[in-house]
Amino acid sequence: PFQYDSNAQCVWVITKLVSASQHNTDHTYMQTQDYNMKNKSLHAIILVIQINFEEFDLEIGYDTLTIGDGGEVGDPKTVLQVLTGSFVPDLIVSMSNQMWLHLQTDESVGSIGFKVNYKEIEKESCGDPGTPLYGIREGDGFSNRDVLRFECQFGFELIGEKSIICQENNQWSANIPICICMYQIFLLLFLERKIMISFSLHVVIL
Ligand SMILES: [Ca+2]
Repeated sequence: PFQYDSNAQCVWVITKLVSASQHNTDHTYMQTQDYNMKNKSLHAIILVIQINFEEFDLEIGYDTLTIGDGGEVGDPKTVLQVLTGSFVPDLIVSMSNQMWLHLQTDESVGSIGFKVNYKEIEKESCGDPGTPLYGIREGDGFSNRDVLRFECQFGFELIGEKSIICQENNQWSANIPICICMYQIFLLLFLERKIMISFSLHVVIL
């Protein structure tokens, strides 16, 4: 990432091409199976695109990154997410073998922009969102309608959703939660108070 330009319109389209070997497998399958099976096999090998952000920061409310499914850049019907500011989903998954990204910035104030990783995953999947640090995850399916449940290790408080579901549009219903150490919070509050006490003592001594 580097400071992005003002008044910019940048477009990226990620496309997963069906490889030759997959094509051959399909062909053999088609000769031996009935029409319905053929259809299934064709669908089964189609991969979708999963992206996750390593870094993300855009001027909140003014600069946006719109992400959509397919190759029709800007088509409102295909929009998956409109992102701004610094809060982003854990993962965004396309529904087809293509995904488009459109960065639009206004006339002033820039930021660092974003850095994205992408990979191909099986279709009808939301991708692996990971496990929270100091957390425990129940469930290991990432397909449509699969549910993941989360708990935190002893002494940690869960902030966010206790369970998330992989929706039909290949997006998780929420980000995975975070686990915060309660001891740290108390310690911080305690230290803050101690500083205040010593400060008032200092004043008294003066
Ligand atoms: Ca701006």
